[in-house]
Amino acid sequence: MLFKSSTLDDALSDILRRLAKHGDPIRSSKGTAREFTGVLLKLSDPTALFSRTEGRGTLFSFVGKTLWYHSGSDRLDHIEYYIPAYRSFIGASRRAVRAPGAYGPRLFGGGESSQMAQLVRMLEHKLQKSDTRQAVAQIFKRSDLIPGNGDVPCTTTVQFLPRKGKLHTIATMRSNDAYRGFPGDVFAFTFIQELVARTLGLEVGSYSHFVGSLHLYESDKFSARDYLREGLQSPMSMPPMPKGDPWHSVAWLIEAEQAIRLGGQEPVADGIPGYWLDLARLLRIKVLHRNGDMRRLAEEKAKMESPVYDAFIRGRQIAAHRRLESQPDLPGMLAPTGRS
Ligand code: 5HM
Repeated sequence: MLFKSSTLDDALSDILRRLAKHGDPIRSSKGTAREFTGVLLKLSDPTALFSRTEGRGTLFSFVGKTLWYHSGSDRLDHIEYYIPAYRSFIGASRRAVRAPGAYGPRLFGGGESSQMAQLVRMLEHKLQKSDTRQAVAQIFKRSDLIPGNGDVPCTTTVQFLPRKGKLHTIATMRSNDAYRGFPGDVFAFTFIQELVARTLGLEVGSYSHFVGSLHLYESDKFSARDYLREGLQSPMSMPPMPKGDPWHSVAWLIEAEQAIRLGGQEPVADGIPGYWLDLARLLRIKVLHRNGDMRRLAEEKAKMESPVYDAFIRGRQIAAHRRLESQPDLPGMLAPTGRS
């Protein structure tokens, strides 16, 4: 089955609608669902990642999960900060510290010797010589077949195809939850696509997402229906990642993320382009939103270089105001300074 679309949002609407109507019923370990098997989604504009998807307030978790991967960490406390239900979702015990199926150690663990660093070096080596078909990062591994492990990576491989000045990317997933997993997975892999493209000095090409089992859980049926009822909005593209080698900025952002999440000293931002500063600002806004610190949230919003995130931040401001109005005595809530 083929879904072709220019944006993630259009693809998501189409997929959810068709799954709810025509999906085959299955009984999985995580509940009953409707499923299509062997689905290929092709996105011609992999940077058009927002519109209604941001309306669900998922941008923090998209960015947080993507940076969790890039940090090379498998710690549960790190990802639970962005996705509180992560532990129960993978069936880990209350005392568990690590997620055995985490992508971070498999892709980015080991610094210079990580699989992604090796893959980028290989692409740099091959770029001028041939149209390589060998640039594959592997996430699923043989030990994932051992029964009893609840956290089995859903992504098997990510392949990069440099062709005629563009970098095409193919992510292959054995299993993908269309409502809860798919948008964040596309976000994470198109982010990696853009990083690798910038490193090689290539344009971002097409993004293909192949899924063995694409499914919609019965328990999400009504939420998916409400989401579809919101109607189409105009798509928004992520701002383009700045040209040039991005890895110094990525390392800076990973350090900044940790400081923001744990409340430590943030690294000096000298020479870091606005694109990366904005991502750190979003993470600060998450903290300010949680603390109800509306004044500093508005200040941080005013510093944002790209207008792309405006609607999302406004949504968080409104949500915080509503929370404040319904619970005026909530500790940590500061007086709002207006609904910008
Ligand atoms: O039974 P299974 O291991 O496939 O259950 C994992 C569930 O998490 C599935 O619904 C799968 O589609 C979803 N999932 C996802 O959509 C999980 C991961 C984690 O690897 C992911 N996307 N990245």
